Amino acid sequence: MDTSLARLGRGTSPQQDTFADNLLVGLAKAPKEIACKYFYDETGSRLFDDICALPEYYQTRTETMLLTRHAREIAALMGEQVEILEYGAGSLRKVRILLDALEAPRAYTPVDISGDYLAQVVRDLAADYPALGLRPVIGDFTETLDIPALPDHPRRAGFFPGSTIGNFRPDAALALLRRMRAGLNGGGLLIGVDLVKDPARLHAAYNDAAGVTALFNKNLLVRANRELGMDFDPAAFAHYAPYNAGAQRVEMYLVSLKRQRVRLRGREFEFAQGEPVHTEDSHKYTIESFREMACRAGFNPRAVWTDEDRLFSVHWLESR
Ligand code: AVI
Repeated sequence: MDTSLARLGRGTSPQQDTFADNLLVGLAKAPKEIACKYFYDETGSRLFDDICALPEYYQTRTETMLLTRHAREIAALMGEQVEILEYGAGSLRKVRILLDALEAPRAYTPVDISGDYLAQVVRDLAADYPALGLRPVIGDFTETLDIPALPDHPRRAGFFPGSTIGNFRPDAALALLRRMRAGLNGGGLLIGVDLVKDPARLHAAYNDAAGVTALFNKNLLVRANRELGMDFDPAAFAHYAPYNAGAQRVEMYLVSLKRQRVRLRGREFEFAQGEPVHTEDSHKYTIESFREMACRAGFNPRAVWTDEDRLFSVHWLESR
């Protein structure tokens, strides 16, 4: 089985330059910001896997339970001989639940920005599913990626689990859903969406007792030091992740604990004591508000599954 990685999108090694560019622009803004997609270098991807296993982070185990519980129904909706296209594939753990339930899945096309990690997890998957066509793509799924369709079966099923859609502002989330729809050639999208709930529960999920989310957040600084030769002192920043109930989102920041300066490419950035750097938003939806957005993106919401405590939802959306 050929599992060679296709690289789509900008250039051959886009990550390093764009991280530097993002910092040069984001640290010059008021308030300062760093884009959350830079969390996921090798260490960040490992820390995110650790977050998913935390007792406070209900999202992963609830979604996994929903996919397992409804796998046969989902498989019937996706149909036979389907190509699954997964956006930001990560560890490839959840897709195995679908692959095990599907009737002769034809191909699996995971798209991920981290090529090394993707190569490794695709090798493991190929060993377990020898008959599956694997078409890994290194790329940024937030960009328009022209992934060639299978000639005899152009319709695909999109798979976007984990509530990653929540990390986009609602206008960007809508635009992303529209782009995804355009790339599915008339097929549907299976998407996990975290729900609005008790703020205390949300607060705990992003402020875990073991401090893993804090390490994940500060890894942005560690990464900037390692990859770009910056001189951040991670101990001089605090992880801060409050739930903004009005905007229905968890906001994540690194707060400077003292007055300090860092340098990048000959530019100097000053941080005041108590100054925040915004690093992530994690928007929460109600089932209704998400379905409404899906409709505006050109989908027909067909099925939705949720758990008894209504913590998390999985939606099957069909292209209109
Ligand atoms: C990937 N994404 C859906 C996670 C979230 O919950 O927004 C990222 C994360 N940030 C802190 N903990 C987890």
